[in-house]
Amino acid sequence: MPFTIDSARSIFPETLTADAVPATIARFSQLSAEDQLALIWFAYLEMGKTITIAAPGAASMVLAEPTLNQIKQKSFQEQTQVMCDLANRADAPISRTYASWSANIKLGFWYQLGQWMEQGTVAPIPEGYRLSANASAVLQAIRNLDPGQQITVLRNAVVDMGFDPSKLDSYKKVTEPIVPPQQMSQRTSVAIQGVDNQTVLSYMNYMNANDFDALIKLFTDDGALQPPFQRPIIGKDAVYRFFREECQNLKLLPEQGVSEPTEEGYTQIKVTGKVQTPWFGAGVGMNMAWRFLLNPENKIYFVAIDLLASPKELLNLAR
Ligand code: 45D
Repeated sequence: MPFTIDSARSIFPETLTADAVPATIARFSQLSAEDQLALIWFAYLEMGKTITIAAPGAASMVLAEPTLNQIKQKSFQEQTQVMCDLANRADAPISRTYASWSANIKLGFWYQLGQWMEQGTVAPIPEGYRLSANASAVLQAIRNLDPGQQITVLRNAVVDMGFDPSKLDSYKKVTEPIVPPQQMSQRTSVAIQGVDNQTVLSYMNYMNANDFDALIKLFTDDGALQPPFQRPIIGKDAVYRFFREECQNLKLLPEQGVSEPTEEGYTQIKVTGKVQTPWFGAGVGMNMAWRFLLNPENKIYFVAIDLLASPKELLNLAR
């Protein structure tokens, strides 16, 4: 075999990803818990003026509800402690529960807390709270990002909170219920300028239809998928689990691409375009690239999904 997962990761090396996102997260995680909470609060208020977050589905809120009710019953001081524990990744009961949740449940939990903080039923950020100089600089760095990068920073900040799941002996991951795949009559199909590969087109169409059973069949048994700023998820079973846990109701809007044969019958294909998350809908279009490596049977051996550095990168199809 001409490729390993590791060597596949560097196809289309000219692709410029949004390095500002992990750089900002790294600076953010150095701040005190109080500064982190206040900073996200300010960022969230500012972003809320231009983009709106959609309320999470009732079904996923049910899973966070017992914990949210527990928090609601606490004093302001205890509520602040819970939030600081989450930011500090402290070993505390709610931080442990939080660690077992999928990304969307974590986001839904904070969405609800944010609403309650706004209403004053959960401890707000103290009026007149002054960010440290470092925190102010990080907030400024977030302001300078494009909206797709801003929401990615927020998401990563939320996902990183809570007790470290790798330190839990055993736990059952709590994830949203699976939505049924879209009916055939409801489905749409994408067109990609410069790419007519059926596997790539089907990848986009199945993902848009939440048809993960059909989608996973496009992969080789040892295939891998690399989400933005993450290590590859390797093997059909793990990729399938990831689809069901993290990929419901995404909207992939690929625009253009290039396809070229590479070693021993393999094909490499780069596609660029937009992706919308159900949290922000059409309000935020993230500039993305997909870098596919297909085997001679036209199955996906590797695909990397990248958040791009700038809209200009949408036109960069160099290999
Ligand atoms: O701490 O092809 C308060 C894959 C203050 C799959 C707060 C994909 C205190 C394959 C404001 C209350 C998935 C990889 C906090 C494609 C405090 C594939 C609350 C890509 C935290 C295309 C903050 C998908 C709140 C992509 C409520 C790229 C924050 C998906 C909420 C990207 C933030 C999705 C939210 C993104 C962020 C979603 C809702 C970036 C959501 C971001």
